[in-house]
Amino acid sequence: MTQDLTQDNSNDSKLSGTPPDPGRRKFMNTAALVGLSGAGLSLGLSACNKKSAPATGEGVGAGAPVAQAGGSIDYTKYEVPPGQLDEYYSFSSGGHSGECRIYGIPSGRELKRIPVFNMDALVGWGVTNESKAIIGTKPDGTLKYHTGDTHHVHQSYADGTYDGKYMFVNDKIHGRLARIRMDTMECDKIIEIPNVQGFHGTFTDKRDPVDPKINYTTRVFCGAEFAIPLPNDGRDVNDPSKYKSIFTCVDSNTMEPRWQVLIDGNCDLVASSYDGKLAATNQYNTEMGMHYEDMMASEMDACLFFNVARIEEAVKAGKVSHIAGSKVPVVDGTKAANADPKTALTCYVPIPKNPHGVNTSPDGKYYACSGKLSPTASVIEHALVLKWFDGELANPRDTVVAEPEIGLGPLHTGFDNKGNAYTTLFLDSQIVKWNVEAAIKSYKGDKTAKPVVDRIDVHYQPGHGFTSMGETRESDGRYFISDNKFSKDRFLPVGPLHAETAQLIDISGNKMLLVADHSVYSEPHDSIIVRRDIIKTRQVYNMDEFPLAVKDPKDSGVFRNGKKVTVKLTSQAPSFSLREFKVKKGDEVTIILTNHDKVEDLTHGFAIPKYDIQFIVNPQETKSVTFVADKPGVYWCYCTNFCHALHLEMRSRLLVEA
Ligand code: K7E
Ligand code: CUA
Ligand code: CA
Repeated sequence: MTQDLTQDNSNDSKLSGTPPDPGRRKFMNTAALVGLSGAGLSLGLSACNKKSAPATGEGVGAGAPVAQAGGSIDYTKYEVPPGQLDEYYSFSSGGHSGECRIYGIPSGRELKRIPVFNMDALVGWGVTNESKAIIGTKPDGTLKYHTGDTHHVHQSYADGTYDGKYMFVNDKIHGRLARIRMDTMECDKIIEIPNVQGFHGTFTDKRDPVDPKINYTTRVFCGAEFAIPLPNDGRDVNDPSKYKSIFTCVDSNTMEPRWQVLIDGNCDLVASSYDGKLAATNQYNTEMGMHYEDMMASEMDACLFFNVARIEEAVKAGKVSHIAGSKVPVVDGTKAANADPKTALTCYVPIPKNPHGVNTSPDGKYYACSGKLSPTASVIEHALVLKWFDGELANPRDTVVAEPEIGLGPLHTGFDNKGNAYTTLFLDSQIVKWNVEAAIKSYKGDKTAKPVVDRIDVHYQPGHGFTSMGETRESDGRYFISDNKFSKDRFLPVGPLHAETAQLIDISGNKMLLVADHSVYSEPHDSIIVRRDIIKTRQVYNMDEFPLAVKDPKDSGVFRNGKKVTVKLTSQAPSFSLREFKVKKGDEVTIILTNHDKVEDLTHGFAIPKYDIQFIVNPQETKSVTFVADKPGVYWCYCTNFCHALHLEMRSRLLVEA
């Protein structure tokens, strides 16, 4: 590599908006070095075999000053004045917070947090009976899991672009997939995928591989990163040769797994094709190492392609097995079972080294798969993978049409609408812009072709990067967001856990321009940037959607059935329909609350002191909670969501008689 990791660069003070801090570039490079030695990556980094492709234009090239037009950027262009609305939504995962978030772009305003796999005191997610049923409970009614780790959010498609219906997000910890309705922006379904661990990459399909009428999402692909013994019941814990990984297809409507594929190696990220024919996952541990040193043993890993139509034919034909009593049919996608391309369900394309990230270009022609420990991105041509499956291409590696050297620690790639790719460089703390067709020409031997177009420093160590509408046919080349893993000195210090930086980069011109730093709470991984006209939300629920709704305040009251007591009440600012309600010590009490307010934004809350209960009801919504009244006394239930001048007076008394 041309990059000198120890090089100081004192030109950073030219960066507009950056305090004159000559040490900043050094700071970044020190961090990169620490990252290298700390993670033992220096052992694993691939050597650079090819001549580095020089970047065009002044000031570009790894370690060089970033040619941001210092001082000339009109930052007001990217501001959203009071009362004005953003042009885009950004939907983001929340990492080990277990939630999802919604931001406005370009302002970076945080608009909403959507609880998914976490508990959320504000809305009562994990408190109400309805949310517990979605999250999943043990036989005793308590939550099965309290933790989650969301990494990737992807929405449902129609005609190659978002249809505004659903968003899907994974839980890496417990192997769960969640669905979020885009009209209410609330989670409506969570499933646990059988026989997987480390469910990491996920992607919706964009159309059916066979039926042209189904030009919308019906499947969600899910990759498992961690190999486990199958079945994982304790019998083979000491025999890593028995560990396997599984790729799963879930029906986006029923949210039931349709089929699974047993594979060699592991899954990491997942991508889907625009014609519905292929799903892809990058594999960094083809070695099937149990320790991280072993996972870097090989110079090549792979990008694995799944032939969706053939897999579904095999499932139909009953060429399946079942694992550990699971009903989900499993087909064999291992290399040995798929030696003949003409019948193969899977195609393993060799990629250097420990790749991370696979992304489909908006024209549907290419996949970019980054090397991570190799300074390259590999470009795989979709049509050539199909050709391999037709038996017309001898070697899976022949599907690779470019492999530009782009920088150190390449991870995720976003695309614009002009044939350019933008890849995050974790170790270089940069975004590199490279041209796909130039990379292809260069790979073919054209010495005049210069794949790398531009570079820009980001602060610091980017993970995912993504472009506005970039994962659709409507990619518009306006914005790129770099979700960085470290913010260090970019924001006011707030103790040991720093905010993270989401940096907004204008990609509409030839040069990338850093136009805003947004602080984000740990830890967004992946996001999508969606045009606002695609999203249509509701402001008020329909009372009929809730089977338990208390439709008339006159239906309020305390209804006893042995030791089970149901309390029905309604809310309408500024009062609850019951001023007090009486139960006996030891009763199992279910409170059903329907909000009768119809006014947009008029939400009420309901909290019971000492019983650890708090939840909200949005306009026309019904929620319920169940608890055992084990503490005699008086408990003032009160509205927690400020709703009215008499919000403080909005109370009711729970009387628990000894
Ligand atoms: Cu690179 Cu989970 Cu998409 Cu994080 S993964 S960055
Ligand atoms: Cu109702 Cu506050
Ligand atoms: Ca490897």
